[in-house]
Amino acid sequence: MFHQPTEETRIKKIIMMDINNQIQEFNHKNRAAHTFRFQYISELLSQKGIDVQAIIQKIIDFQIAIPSWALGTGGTRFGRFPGGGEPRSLEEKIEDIGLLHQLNRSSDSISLHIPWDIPRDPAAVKSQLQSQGLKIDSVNSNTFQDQPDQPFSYKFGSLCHTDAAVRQQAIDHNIACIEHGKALDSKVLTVWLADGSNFPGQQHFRRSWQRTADSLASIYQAMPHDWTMLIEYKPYEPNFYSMVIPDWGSSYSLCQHLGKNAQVLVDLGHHLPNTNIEQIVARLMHFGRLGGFHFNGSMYGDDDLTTGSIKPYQFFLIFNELVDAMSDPAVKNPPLAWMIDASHNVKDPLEDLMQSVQNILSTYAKALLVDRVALAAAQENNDVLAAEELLRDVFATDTRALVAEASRQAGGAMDPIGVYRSLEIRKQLIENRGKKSVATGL
Ligand code: LRH
Ligand code: MN
Repeated sequence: MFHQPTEETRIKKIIMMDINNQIQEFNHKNRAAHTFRFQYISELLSQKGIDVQAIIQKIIDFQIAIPSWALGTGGTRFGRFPGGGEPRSLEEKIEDIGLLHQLNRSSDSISLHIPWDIPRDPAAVKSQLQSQGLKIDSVNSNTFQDQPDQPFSYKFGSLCHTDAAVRQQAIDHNIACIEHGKALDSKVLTVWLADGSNFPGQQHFRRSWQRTADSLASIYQAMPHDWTMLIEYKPYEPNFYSMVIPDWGSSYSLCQHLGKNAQVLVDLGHHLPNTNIEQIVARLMHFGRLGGFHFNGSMYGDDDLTTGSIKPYQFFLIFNELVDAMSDPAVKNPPLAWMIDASHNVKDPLEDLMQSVQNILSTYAKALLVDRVALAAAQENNDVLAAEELLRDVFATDTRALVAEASRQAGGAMDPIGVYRSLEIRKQLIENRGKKSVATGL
């Protein structure tokens, strides 16, 4: 049994994230219920000739990057409702993500946003990352806000701006982001531009595209040859008449223009209502230009809600296209960047992120269960109902015990949120950081 540490060290120990004993104790207490559920799904799948351990290994290998800008309560257009204990620095953000990774063993990397999370002491950040089994996946540039000491404003855009001096300022910022990334062994620059217009006539569509393409080319040339540029599209907000990069086609055309190290980033919330996102995903995989995802859930717009919380069947269909393409040797698409991009208002940010990771892994697991030979046969024979029912049957399969088992085998918690709550970690974070601590970001 554990010795009783002093109050201060107990809080620090929890926050310095060594909760392995509590996780193993919690798994042990819930072993019987898990064994029953896991044996049931294993039996069901083995009868279909599915190698269950191979599925579990794929789930274990599926690591999701956590956004450094989504560890606080971002707020709505109208208000912000902080829950307390928010990380006050990059170091505390890394502590929080380290905690997530200890709990679910599926969150081994961080997406950084510059300048919200400039690594002041890269060496210290690197050793902290190492000590917590984490790494930096991508650095995100930000030319959608004016910084206090900035010479030129991005009010009328950044890389597309009519004034070359403003474009150069934005290019320099992106190159500075690459330098921050290099200091932390990242190899990915993510570019999302708020550039666009609010009124007809305000912006020349062809000139603004060309200026953006030329500006991105300057950044692309500054990127080390083993880096990737992810170009994220968005149909509207903050501009509401046009965005310079509103859709996958615009991002794809820029990637074609730049070179093989430029890929399209699909943020699930960046689509007009009723967009067939799974078809876009299949198309980009077919072209070998899908770079990765910003996972989140949305009902209407860029709502940045918990992943899979609003349209779970569409989310499954997206993963079905991904697994279909990833298991087709004819598809030459580079490894994908799996990242969450969300903001939190009414849920504990860490619980919301753990819930997103659970939903992503259980949906990925479903897509791994699809009998692709039978599906192809039904599709080639135009047996519509058989094809549809094959997918619906898999979608109706409860894969949560597979995700719990994968976490257990990887040394994590079978029920990460259960452990987080039973240890009252948010209460500990509030005691240590205060009720009013505010995180940078969304
Ligand atoms: C834009 C976006 C982009 C980030 C920002 C935090 O809506 O999805 O990925 O830079 O959110
Ligand atoms: Mn995004």
